[in-house]
Amino acid sequence: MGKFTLPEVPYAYEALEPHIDAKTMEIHHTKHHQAYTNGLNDNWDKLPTEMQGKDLPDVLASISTVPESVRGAINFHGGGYDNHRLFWNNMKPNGGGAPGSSIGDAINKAFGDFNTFKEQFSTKTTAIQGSGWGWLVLNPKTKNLEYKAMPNQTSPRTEGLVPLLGLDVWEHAYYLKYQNKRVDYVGAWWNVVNWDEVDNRYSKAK
Ligand code: MN3
Repeated sequence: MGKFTLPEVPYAYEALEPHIDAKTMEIHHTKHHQAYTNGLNDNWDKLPTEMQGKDLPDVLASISTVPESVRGAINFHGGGYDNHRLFWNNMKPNGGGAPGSSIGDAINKAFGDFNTFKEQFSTKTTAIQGSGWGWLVLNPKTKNLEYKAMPNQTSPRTEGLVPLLGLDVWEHAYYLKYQNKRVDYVGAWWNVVNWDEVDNRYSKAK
């Protein structure tokens, strides 16, 4: 067995119904996230020994130092592994609403108000071409929150950003229920956002 194991989803597959259906959750977790886990294990062994002792987020944050022969695979599978464990935890049953506490204040500061943020996040994430993720991130250089769209499984960490809230818009995340209507999936997803978790990540990172 490799270093990485499939992280658990902290609620039942049906718990996010009707916004995200149980079958999509099950396949997404047991097939897709498992595949990134397997790919990461296969490629982690090819890293220089001292790099294998590092935490995955640190390796992603210094992706340019990963040997070229394995960089693309670590970027893809490592990003996929990390992105999905963040994703399961930044959702919960009966989530949503507008955030309070420090993350709410930071969103207001960066975007004006929550509805403006939500609209920008939704519009830009819906418009991602092909497969990718929409993210709310902390930029450690400016201490401000930003929106960032990332292609495929590339982590915001690879650009020095701290991921706080992620939305997977690969078709595998929504096609069974929403087919081509990504905009409807994005709209429904706001009902399951776990703001306590996002606030927790923000508090640790700022
Ligand atoms: Mn996915």
